[in-house]
Amino acid sequence: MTTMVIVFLMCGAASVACAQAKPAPSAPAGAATPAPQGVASQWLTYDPATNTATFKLVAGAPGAKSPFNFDGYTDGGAALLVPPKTKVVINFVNEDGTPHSAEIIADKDPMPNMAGDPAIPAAYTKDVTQGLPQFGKDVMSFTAPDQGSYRIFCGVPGHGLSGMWIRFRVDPGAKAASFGPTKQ
Ligand SMILES: [Cu+2]
Repeated sequence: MTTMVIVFLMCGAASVACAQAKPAPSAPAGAATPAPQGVASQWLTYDPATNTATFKLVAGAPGAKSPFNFDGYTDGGAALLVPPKTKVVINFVNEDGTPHSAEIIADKDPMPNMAGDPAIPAAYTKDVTQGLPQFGKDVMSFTAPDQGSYRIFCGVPGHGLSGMWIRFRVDPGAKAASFGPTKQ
């Protein structure tokens, strides 16, 4: 209650700041979700017992604004987040008619034009520069480092620069892997 009183007092002076100071609405009673024991979605499964994240990475997923997408996202519009030392298994498939690949690179600009050395050992598909043909598949398996921000980008020349990349983060505070959009 003390906090509420202070908020009200501050509100009189600066209503704009107040709007941001208001606590978020609490969830309805009974809506609280238990702590996740694991994660399972269309794209990602996470097993906390083995700290293993299995991620489906679709190049050229249908229905996106551009065929140069991963799982429907472009330009860093989604992020795969994992705890430290996660065993990451990325099942890559190209559903587009244009050849595509995937590689984990550093999260920094300028975006390279094409694939080079991966930022994490073994974190790249075969044919990383020429791309895999339509319905081509490969599996990237690697162990995440302790922390860091990376990008998953297509290594075919020009594709990353055209927006074909999403984010990959290793978060020391994460208790489970997650995947979702990065923009509101
Ligand atoms: Cu591509």
